[in-house]
Amino acid sequence: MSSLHLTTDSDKPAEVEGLARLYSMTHCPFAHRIRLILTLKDVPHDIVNINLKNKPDWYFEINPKGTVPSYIDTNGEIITDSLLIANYLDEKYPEPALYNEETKNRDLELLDNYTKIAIIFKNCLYDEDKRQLEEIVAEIMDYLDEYEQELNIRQTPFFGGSNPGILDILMWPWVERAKALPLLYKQSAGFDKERFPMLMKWIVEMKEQPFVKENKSSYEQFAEHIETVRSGNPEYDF
Ligand SMILES: N[C@@H](CCC(=O)N[C@@H](CS)C(=O)NCC(=O)O)C(=O)O
Repeated sequence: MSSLHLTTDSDKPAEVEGLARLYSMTHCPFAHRIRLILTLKDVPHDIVNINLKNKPDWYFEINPKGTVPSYIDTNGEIITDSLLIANYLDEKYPEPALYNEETKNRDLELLDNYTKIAIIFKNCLYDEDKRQLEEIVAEIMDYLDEYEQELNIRQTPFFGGSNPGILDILMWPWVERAKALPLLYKQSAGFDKERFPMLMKWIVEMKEQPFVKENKSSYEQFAEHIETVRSGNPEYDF
């Protein structure tokens, strides 16, 4: 079940015996991470979407911070924060594995570094970065250099090897949303694809993955959503 985004007036949908539940928001990249993993690992679940501007009171009993994603397992255990949920799911559903022992530490380091890109992206979306788009994209490209180098060192299609792993999956939602930037700024982003041949191939390979296709998000709708957030009246359901 993927539903309209529930608001202050909405009742909490009854939990379904034997199904885990993901509390999500369609446009949220952190929740998208978990939708990808749930599909990849074929975990029976339903999805309840939350309107983040007008959250139902009962949602704070599930997650006092009021953020998405939140995951509720069939035994009632609640996990919040996308990396913690990813690790929880990987432990409970080991196949396919998200980590390779040899690269685990470096993957986690690169994931941590990726937060810098996610923060720049968020500041652009919410118009909190007053620099020209070219300057912002130049900074993002500088951060991406180490991911290009890493794929060159590993010589595998994915950071996870021959299949996507934790880093591939947790990075992906921002890649899918990147084309929203030129739409919002109404100009080309000036991204230098030739500087990132490995990453460009990686994007092509990722797009071919069935679990990525199944969870594909629309960057156009994402941009539309962001426009409404900027206007002070966020729209979640298009
Ligand atoms: N560190 C968290 C971040 C989650 C997050 O920031 N989610 C945003 C939506 S994309 C949210 O819930 N914002 C609502 C709020 O902060 O009230 C994670 O990895 O899950």
